Amino acid sequence: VEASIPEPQREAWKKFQAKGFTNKEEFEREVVRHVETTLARSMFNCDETAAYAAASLALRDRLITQWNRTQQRQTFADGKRVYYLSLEFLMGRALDNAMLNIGAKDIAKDGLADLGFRIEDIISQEHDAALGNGGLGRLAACFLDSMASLNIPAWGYGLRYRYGIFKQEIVDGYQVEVPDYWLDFNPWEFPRHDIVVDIQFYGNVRKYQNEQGKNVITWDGGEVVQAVAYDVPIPGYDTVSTNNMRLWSSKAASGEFDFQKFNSGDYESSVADQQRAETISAVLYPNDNLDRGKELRLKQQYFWVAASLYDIVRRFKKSKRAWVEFSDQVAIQLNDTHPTLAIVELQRILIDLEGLEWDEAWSIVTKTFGYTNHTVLPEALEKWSVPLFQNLLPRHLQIIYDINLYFLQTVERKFPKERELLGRVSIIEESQPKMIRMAYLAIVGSHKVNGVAELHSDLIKTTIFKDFVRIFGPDNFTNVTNGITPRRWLHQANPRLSELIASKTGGLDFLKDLNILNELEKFVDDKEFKKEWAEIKYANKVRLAKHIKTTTGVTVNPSALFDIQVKRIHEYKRQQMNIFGVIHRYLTIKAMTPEERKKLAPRVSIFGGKAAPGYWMAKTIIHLINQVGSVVNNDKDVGDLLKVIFLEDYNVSKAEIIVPASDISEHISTAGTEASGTSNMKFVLNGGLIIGTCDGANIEITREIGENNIFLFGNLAEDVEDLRHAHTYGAHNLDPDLAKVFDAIKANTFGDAGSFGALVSAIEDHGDYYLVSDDFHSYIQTQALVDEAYKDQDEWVSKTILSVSRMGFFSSDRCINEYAETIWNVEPLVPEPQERNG
Ligand code: GFP
Ligand code: GFP
Repeated sequence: VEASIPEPQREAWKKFQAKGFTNKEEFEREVVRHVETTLARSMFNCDETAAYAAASLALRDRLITQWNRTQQRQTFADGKRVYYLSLEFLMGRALDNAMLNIGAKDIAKDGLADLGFRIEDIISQEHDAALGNGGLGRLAACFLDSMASLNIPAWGYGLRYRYGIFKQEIVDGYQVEVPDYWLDFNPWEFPRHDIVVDIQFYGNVRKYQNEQGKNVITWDGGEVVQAVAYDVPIPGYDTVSTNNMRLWSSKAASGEFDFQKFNSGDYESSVADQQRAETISAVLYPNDNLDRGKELRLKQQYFWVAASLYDIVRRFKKSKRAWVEFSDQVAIQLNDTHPTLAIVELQRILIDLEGLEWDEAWSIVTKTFGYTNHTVLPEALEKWSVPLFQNLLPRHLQIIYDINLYFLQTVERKFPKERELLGRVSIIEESQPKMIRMAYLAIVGSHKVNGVAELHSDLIKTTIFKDFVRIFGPDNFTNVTNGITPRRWLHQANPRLSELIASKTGGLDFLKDLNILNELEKFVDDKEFKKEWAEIKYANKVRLAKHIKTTTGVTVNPSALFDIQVKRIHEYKRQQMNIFGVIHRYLTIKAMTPEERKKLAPRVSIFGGKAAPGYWMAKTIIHLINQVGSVVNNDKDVGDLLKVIFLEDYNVSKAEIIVPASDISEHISTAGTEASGTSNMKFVLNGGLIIGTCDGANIEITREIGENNIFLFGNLAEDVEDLRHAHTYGAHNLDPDLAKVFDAIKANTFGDAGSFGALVSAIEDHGDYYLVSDDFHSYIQTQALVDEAYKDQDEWVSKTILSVSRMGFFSSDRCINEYAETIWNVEPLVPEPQERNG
């Protein structure tokens, strides 16, 4: 049905087009209107939650106006769009970000003050949108911010989980998981009840010849579930471009409600189908870097991918172009292997539904997709069992077999003498049961594969994917080092630092061109500037100290060295090494003379992060940290010299308080295991130094900021394999300092040693896979260098200024520009000046 308003009536529409507020009075009017009409409250019952709701709705109205125009502009321009498919978007809070990006924060601040509210209190009412586990999901969120800010026509496609990552509570030192129901009130999403896609599961495939004698393949029967679109506007910084994040929610297909059963009194089972359908988008899987192969997870993946592709194909077909032009109009990026089924689904649409020949279709598919790999950890590489897959997606399995057959034929032609190669690169693993290797499928179906930092991109080419480099040639593999958005991670999280930088670099342009930070280098010896710089760091530490006090009850001294490690808890990230180091420090302090103690810089060791609910070892690490904390923090003899804090429920909005407060932060993964890391970039950008291994983006950070400004230690990636081999077949000598730490643990210094037995024996008896013992000495020595360096505050501040000034490279804008040029081949679509002026 034609939904467009006819030309003669459009004048009336134009006259009454929504604008949203443009000044303080209009903002206040909009807030009051939303309080009184949308929320049905008044000045007599408007609490902070209601004020948050109304302020957000006022902001949203403005965003939606921009969003509509942006989408119309993109539709008219009819150029190429990027679709970023990610099962995780770790967005955090939206209100502050929206105000800052559209330049309305001052208006909102003054307007809210007029109405009786402090803007900080209103901002803190918002519940984080925590639809992600960690780095991968937060990267997707930074990318959305950059794509909008760079005016790149781009959509994010994801799932609208009813429950995001669980909320973490610490009870008696143990992690307890509590569901995170975040949708009570979410003013940032628009339900699109008119955009509904039927998604099919199970069923049967039939092959037959139709009346014209053509082979036809159909997939029928099974179960149908509906995907409903929810749109979230993504405002760019200092531009009216507002992109879209479309999240799919599942519900039972209409008519599925079983009236037969209902009428016969079996109410419960009549709603069972409905519940089954809604389960698909109910919960985010809380595992990072671990594949568990659960059917519901595969259902989530297909549900989301099929709905997104339906939408993308529908949009393409509106332009009435020939199919060969598809990849000129559409670039799809696969964030990890989670959306790999999109490759199969597009091939299915083209051959089964649109009647294209296999080769023609396949060439369109491979030109459309790009695949980003985020890990080389074997336990994280996705595989699906063939029987499970066969049952859920029978037609897709056939297509995968065909993709594999044609692929292996080309390999055979190219390397006829290498029989073993075929088995190695086959998309189907000949195991019991057979497994589908999703990463291989992603590589075969994409025109570009990228890693997320230089070392990682080299490693995938020389280890897990090396056969594919020979087959497809090195040009199909590239690197795009990760980045972070300076809008949230500097301007929003650290407003005073941002202001100081602006005052020295001629305004806020550095938020759009982060290389402008270079100009700070000339202030490295400017006394006044350094004083202000140091004051800001101190104020940020005071802010965190307050947060620590209110959440844990522990008083920490803001003048102490704040040493922070916040990220998912995982053995490869080695929080265990950190806490062993803390124990070593504690034992050392206990043995010190009063004179020696005077020379030591007091330290606060701060940890935060969630453990996957089924990851016992990670949970044990959390327990140990809390036990050490309760001993150390109550040891009067040690006092301020050492405090150990575990911050509960680490998330994006807490990171915004934590990151600006670090003196040193820890990025200490076993070399070759952390693909990039992105919090390392955030900490340095906020004037903290880092202690780290030669891993992931630490290496490029070192190159940019200079070796003198980072504390590197530990074995190199190239030596890891030999060391592991030696552990298995040679003598494994425990580091003597670590042995002392273990003795203290075994002596029940931190409670029942039995609780920590697994942690200790992983190193003592089970091969020390993550090389904690091998790196411990160099870790401890390097921590001593940190202590020394911190004593010279003047020099320390200089190091942080130099570092910040050299961080321009790590903007996600640089990163998105690289994707746009080298993978997507897409151009920005800059709004006309008149649109910019409202
Ligand atoms: C349609 C319209 C656009 C409108 C968007 C918003 O686009 O003008 O802005 O919907 O949903 F054509 P497609 O989703 O069909 O591309
Ligand atoms: C993964 C990798 C990180 C990398 C991010 C983003 O993070 O090294 O920085 O992806 O590319 F492990 P997690 O999702 O595992 O935190």
